[in-house]
Amino acid sequence: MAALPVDAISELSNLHPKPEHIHFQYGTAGFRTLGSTLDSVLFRVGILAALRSKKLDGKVIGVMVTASHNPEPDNGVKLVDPRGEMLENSWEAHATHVAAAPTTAALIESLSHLVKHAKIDLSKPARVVYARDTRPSGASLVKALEDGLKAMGAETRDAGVTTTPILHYLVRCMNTKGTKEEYGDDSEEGYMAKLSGAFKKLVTGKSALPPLIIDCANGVGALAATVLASHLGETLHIITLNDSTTTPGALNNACGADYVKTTQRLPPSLASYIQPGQRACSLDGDADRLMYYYADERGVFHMLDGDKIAALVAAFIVELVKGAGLEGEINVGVVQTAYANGASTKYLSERLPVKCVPTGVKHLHHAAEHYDVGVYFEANGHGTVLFSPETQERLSSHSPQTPAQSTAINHLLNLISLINQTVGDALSDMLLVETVLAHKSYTAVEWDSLYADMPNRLVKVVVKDRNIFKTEDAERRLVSPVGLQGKIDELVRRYEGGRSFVRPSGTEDVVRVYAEAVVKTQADELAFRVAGLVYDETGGDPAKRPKEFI
Ligand code: 16G
Ligand code: MG
Repeated sequence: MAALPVDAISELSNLHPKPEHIHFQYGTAGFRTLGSTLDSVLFRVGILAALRSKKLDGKVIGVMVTASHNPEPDNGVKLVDPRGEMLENSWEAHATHVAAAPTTAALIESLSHLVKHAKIDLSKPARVVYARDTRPSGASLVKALEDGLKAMGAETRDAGVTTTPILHYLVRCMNTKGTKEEYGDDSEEGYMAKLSGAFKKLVTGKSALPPLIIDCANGVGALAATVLASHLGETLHIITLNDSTTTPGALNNACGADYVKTTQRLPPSLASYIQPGQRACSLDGDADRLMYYYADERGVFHMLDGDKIAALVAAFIVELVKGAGLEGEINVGVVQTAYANGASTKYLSERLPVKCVPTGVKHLHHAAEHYDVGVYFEANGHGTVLFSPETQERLSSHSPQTPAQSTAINHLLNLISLINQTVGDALSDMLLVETVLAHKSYTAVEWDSLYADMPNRLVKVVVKDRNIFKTEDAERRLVSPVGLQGKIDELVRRYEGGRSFVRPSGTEDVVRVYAEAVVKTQADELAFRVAGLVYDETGGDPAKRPKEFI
């Protein structure tokens, strides 16, 4: 049995020492923190990726270097499993353990333990594909990653500067090449051709929509959106804004999907371009989240978030399934989190099954796999649609009884090509939305009127130790600290249409409070009152108690 290449690892590990006093943790979004501190982490992730590949018999593993919607000095890295999905849960702990080893000797020990514990056959090949976003720290972090891969003798492919969803796509393509599950050509060109080809077929015969503005967050999405626009040509007129990928500090600054969602505002840079009623959308820094919006005649901003996208898309797919004569045979379901607007949950539940799961893509993705067609979206704009292998098979082999059924089936088959099923993908989701708008002849205003959002408020509370907050029922209820949920319930009862929940953030050292009520001022008040309860309960300094916590 082959052994760990201890000499090569040691030699290269000494070039990438772990900084003292930093605790790295593989969280919901991989490792993510200040880019300047991540060198040792990247080196070790290279080794981990190779080991994960060996563990899976040489299947290609992906590594993406990005910090998504975070500001430019941050960076991060995450591993992608062979079907293009998130890293398996149990390996998150392995990754944290390996990243924590204080010295080269401790690293070797941690790796040896992993090899033994996970029963990794080191004689298997290791194959890894990696990419990065446009952050300035990306290039040197990739060098550290390459050292880790080199130490393990992995076979590698550098996918360069590209979006997170394209990297996920490449992983799936490379692993399915030549099989009956072949996902597409394993190149960025293949991705563009697949998406744009499917889109063109889907909108054939429909009237062209007015131009769409894309806010690219000054990130890697700008590069991909530009290529996509040239593939789409006349079919969709795209105007790309915020595409300054080399201007220092511009990335995600007062633009991008997260800015729009959290501030509930138009990026100021779009103000002079957008016409009343014109739809626009924002990507985040690695182009896996999407927010649509428009400003009305009075200049009032209206957000079309992940919930609105889910409502639009799920209703459309249900209609196509009916049109295909497959109602009752193919079940469409939706997956959301507690952050989904109550009005969206109501709208969707009246039409199809809806499941609520804890925050984080991996939870949504896995729950969506239980449906024949699973539509999942987080309110923040991350989501996709999964078609089970049986459903894909059934659609390809179904014999339609009428021309109308045949058309509906073709649309569904083209949607399967249009949608990036590996992970949420802003550009693919954008084409999906545009497809539905073209089919329904909806303007942004009409889409928005599917349901009216409940007013809501999200508040952060800085606490001494967020780990004491434990939740149940898909994060909708607190079990710890004991007694706090009862107090929240009592408050919520006093507000018409009130709903509120508290959960520890998985990405920041804070506790998040969400509240909804029929009237906006009441939603704000409820959120601040619950935040006050959380603050007091956890022994926050009364002198520093934020004054809005009523
Ligand atoms: C990460 C998650 C996202 C989630 C967010 C919640 C992935 C790839 N991303 O960005 O799904 O909504 O964290 O952040 O899983 P929070 O725990 O800080 O509220
Ligand atoms: Mg992102």
